[in-house]
Amino acid sequence: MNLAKFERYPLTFGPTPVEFLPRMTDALGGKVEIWAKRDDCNSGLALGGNKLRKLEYIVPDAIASNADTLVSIGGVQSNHTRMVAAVAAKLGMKCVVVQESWVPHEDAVYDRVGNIMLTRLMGADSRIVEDGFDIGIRKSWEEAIQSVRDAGGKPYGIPAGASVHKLGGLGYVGFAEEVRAQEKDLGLTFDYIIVCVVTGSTQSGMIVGFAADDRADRVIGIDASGTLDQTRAQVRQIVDNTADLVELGRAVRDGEIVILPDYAYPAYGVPSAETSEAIRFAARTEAMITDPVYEGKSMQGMIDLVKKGYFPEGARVLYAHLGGAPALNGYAYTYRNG
Ligand code: 5PA
Repeated sequence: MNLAKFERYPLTFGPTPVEFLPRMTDALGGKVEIWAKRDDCNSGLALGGNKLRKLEYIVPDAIASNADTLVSIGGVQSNHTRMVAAVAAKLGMKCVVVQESWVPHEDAVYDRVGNIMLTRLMGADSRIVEDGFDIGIRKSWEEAIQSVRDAGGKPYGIPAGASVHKLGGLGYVGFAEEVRAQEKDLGLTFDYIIVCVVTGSTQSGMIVGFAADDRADRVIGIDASGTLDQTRAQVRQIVDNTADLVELGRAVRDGEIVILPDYAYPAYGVPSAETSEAIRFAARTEAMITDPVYEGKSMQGMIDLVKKGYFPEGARVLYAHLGGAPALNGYAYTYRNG
């Protein structure tokens, strides 16, 4: 496997911390060790998160294209569009982000706080549109790219979650390499990795990265999209493309792609009672803040899997914390009492 041949533009502090979570481990019965890898604390850019690992491999291509404007897309409380806005500000580029109405959620301040507020603060042109949830290539995004051209600018398009971008899977191949190095330093190995999946390139990169030491099927994707077939198909496509790029040297089998659909209910962006319990649980045992759209659902999934005995006794589970806490502000009413 060869990741090093790709140019990387550093946007993060470096390897993210891996930490043991003793109170969470105890509270879940003590038979399975719970650890976290803190990609939520990976950068000084606008509160960081998983998108920066992906964007580190995309920025060199954007710079080489002589673009002056990054154009991307997400929901109103998208973390991804916040990170694209951050990168544009850091590079001195302009930024247009389309914010679709992905979430059927009504909170008086939903479109004014959290991610979208930070996006606006960093100078991005944030355009709210009515279209509903869809992880694919969107007409509104293509129109935004065209609008930059029409105004005489040079756009560089980054799709939702940077996922179907040709280089979008590389960042999380790097995550797997980083975990292997950290395992060596710590003198242990992780038996399972838990990761939230929606647009797919985070888990896809991990699958390819961990396929190199034959444990891709230990990457347990927790779907938060609620559109499993589309997410799974997108993961398949990104895995194949990324495996090719880094010369994995073999095809990834379908059985090595594990995505559990059981925690995305009732809908993308809408927390169930169990999601909210998981958010409180992580906050009250480890002061680890998770959000109702993504990490709260993967946290809920991990808790449920531990309780169900999915992991054998003595297993070491690594929860990949991908960020996303700013969206909590859009749910101020839901969590008004904690
Ligand atoms: C997101 C995505 P993937 O989209 O790579 O599968 O990652 C899922 C994910 N955790 C997990 C957090 C905190 C995320 O932000 N967010 C999207 C966004 O627009 O913010 C791409 C959907």
